[in-house]
Amino acid sequence: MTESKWLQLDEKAQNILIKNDRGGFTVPTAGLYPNQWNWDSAFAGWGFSTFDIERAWQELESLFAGQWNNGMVPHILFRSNDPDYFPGPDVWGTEECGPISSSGISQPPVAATFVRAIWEKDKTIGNNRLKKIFPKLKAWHKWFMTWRLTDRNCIFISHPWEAGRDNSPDWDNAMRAINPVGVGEYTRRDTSHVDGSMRPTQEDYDRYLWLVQRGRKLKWDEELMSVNRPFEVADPTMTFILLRASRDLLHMATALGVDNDEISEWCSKLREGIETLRNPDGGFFNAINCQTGEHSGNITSASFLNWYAGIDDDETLKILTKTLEEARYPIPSLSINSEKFDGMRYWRGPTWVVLNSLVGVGLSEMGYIAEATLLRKRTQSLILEKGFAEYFHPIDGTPGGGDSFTWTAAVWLAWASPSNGEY
Ligand code: 9WN
Repeated sequence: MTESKWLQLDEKAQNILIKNDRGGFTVPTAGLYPNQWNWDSAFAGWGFSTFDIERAWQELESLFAGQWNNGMVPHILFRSNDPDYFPGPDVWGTEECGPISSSGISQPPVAATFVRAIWEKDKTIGNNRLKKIFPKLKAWHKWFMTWRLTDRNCIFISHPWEAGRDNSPDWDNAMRAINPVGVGEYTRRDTSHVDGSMRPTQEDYDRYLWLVQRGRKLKWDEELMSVNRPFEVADPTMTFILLRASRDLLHMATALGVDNDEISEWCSKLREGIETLRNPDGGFFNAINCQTGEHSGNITSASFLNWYAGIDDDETLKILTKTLEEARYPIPSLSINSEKFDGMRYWRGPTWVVLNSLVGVGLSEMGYIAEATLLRKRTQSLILEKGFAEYFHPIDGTPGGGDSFTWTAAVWLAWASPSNGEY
């Protein structure tokens, strides 16, 4: 790629972030997602940090402005009651729970890692901001360790939206066990923005809503919700990401000179829990239905997050090498050899550059420069050829979902763009 080409893409990506800025926070994309999403915002902060540090801090700070008293940071902050998105605040019913109208579940905690990256870019601006946000990050991690830790020390999700990989086949068994009785009539909005064949099915949506209705009935009280959970799946996305983010939190605690014993303990526990996620037959990391103990058996992009969490693994390296040989584009959200593979349907096959950036960061940090470079170069060509889409078909690169997407632009700026230099 020539320098002028990539500089053009840098500018385009910056403009996407600016266009999706709604005044101190960004929306993932206009229309389809008109609110502030948790991990999208953290990625946006990472992207902003390449050209506007002040704005990067604002993004993270605006996300934590929605933190609940119990430490949870919601997966959506409803900054406006936009009828374009369903389910909106009236369905979630969280009025009593937090300072800003929100959903009642969380999302993968990438924030501490991006806070560290933003702080390290300019510590003179960052030191004071870090001091203020640090206790909030810690309270959120504590919430995960209190309410989402399995007895085998990995992190489970209580709703498919919590993992950020909504219709991943990782939850198929647990979802099938739910009978969404009494869910009632509702109108989806997502399928008026993008083709239904790219979205979760109606059966998925009935269950998503049924779980929301349960939370609402229990007033989103974690203690009450933990009794006879209808959906509980141990998840590699959450476990690897929380471990990684807790290691970054530990680093920042040390730099701030505050007590770090508790964070250190979280890291050891999660480190121990990772092995539980290993599929006994295939050797790769996968999800587990906590109710039945059943492993999902799926190789997803989350299966390769071990390096990001600081864990080397020969078994996974072999599978990664094969995966990279098989497809022309970056790692798909589900192995193209899986019988459940569906190349355009959201988290059942498409390539998401966000997950790939995390895998790439981990690989390079652990010395797998060739693999990390390959992932990065493939992401560059994908974006160059197909634009800043929400996700892409992993075999032919067809762009899917929303376009001018915040986190795709952010990943370009902070990781994929050649402006970041070579590994
Ligand atoms: C539900 C915003 C979000 C991402 C998720 C992605 C998708 C929402 C939806 O969009 O989920 O949270 O309505 O489909 O799966 O990872 O944060 O981009």
